[in-house]
Amino acid sequence: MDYIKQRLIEIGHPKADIVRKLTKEHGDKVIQDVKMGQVMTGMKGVVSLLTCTSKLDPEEGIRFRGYSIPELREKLPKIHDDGEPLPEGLFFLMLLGEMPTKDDVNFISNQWAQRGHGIPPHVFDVINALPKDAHPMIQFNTAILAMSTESQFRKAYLAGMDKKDYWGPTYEGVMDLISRLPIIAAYIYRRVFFDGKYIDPDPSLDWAGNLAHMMGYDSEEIKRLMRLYMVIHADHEGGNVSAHATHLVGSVLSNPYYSFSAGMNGLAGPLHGMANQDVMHWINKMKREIGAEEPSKEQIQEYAKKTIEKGQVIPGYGHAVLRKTDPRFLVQLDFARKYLPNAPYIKLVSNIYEVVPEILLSTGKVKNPWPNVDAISGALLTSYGITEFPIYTVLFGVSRALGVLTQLVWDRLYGLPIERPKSQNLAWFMEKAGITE
Ligand code: HAX
Repeated sequence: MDYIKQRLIEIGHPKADIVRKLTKEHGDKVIQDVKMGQVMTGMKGVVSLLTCTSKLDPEEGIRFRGYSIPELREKLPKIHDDGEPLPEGLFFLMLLGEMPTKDDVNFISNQWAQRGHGIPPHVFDVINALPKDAHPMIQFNTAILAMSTESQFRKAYLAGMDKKDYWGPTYEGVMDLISRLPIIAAYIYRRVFFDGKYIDPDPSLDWAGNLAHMMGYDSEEIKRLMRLYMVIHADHEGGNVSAHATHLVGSVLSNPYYSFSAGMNGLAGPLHGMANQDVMHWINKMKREIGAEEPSKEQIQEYAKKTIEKGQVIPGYGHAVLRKTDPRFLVQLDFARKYLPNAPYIKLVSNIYEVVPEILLSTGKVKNPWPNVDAISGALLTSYGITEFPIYTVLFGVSRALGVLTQLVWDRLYGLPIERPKSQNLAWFMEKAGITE
């Protein structure tokens, strides 16, 4: 058993004892009242999940195991001192709750490089059977399900595995899956947009650097961007749709592939990860309709108002939890100002940032008028020549695997049971409210 699994046992089993104690000895403790409005608006603020990998504060934004994004940029191991943190390190931090050393990061990097070779040929056959114009998220998710043939979980389960050991094959599946996602993502990218001219992984590169390389981008700056991108999109607590869906499906002991696939189906919605490409569609449609390459702030204002009048959302703005500008937006803006100070799309995104929040506020209903992570990520990728918007959500998905799959390992370490909230019909809620039709 490698030292990471050993550490997971040392840390995980005492924590599982605490979870059991909370259930058995404190199970009757009331922790929160739930309001009618919370149920009707998607359970906002209802504490109903146990997640330790990251925590989202409405005002401050995300912290991964207690570390903010600026702190991660400073403290996580990097390849170059002035570069961006390695996602391998964030994975280690989320998994074990400890800041990794360079050796830890190298260990994970090597594990992923080795395990990445294990994609069975049928997975590529399955992708190739899909039309090239099938959305990359369809191809990505189909490939994830096709890789499920490799899962060890079901075999171990049928062989008669002790409940306490569920986390073991889950961890193996998680490590395999994460190692293979960049290869799958790059394969889809090259298949759809570069006539199937594929690029082999470079064993000397890190996980994110290799993704950029296999997509066809070898400049150090793009690799830096990819490392940053993979870090900031990795996790956002447990209640977001991709994390919650992964957790929910995993709660019936579906293997990591089925569980992650469920999360990715959620990420493919326009109110979640698909927003990163919708932002670019919105910007380009605005440019076309206005007939200007660089619309003025006034023109952006008018276009944003029209979008809202038509009953549509402005993609990249708003959030179900955040009530301030997303730090993931700010760190990307910081990166763009450092490396791409004159990029037209970055200027445009900055101008949108200056005018859109006021318009959203003026509706009187939008709870958070500020930009989220998706408001700028596409502009950054586009400015580096990665102009094929449909791949953006796939890239988000590769990163999101780090968080939601770490959560899945912990779900099994904690011994969490099947998730099964209660639903009621409309008459029940009307009675509670004291109203009739
Ligand atoms: N543009 C226009 N209207 C918006 C809006 C936006 N960006 N954000 C919220 N609203 C509207 C809602 O549609 C809702 O309108 P109705 O009452 O008429 O239904 C009202 O404001 C209240 O919504 P809210 O409580 O502020 O927001 P929700 O928690 O319901 O939804 C969303 C949060 C992120 C889904 C929402 O802000 C939105 O649709 N934003 C645009 C899409 C987007 O950027 N999604 C990505 C979010 C980040 C993420 O998960 N990335 O993966």
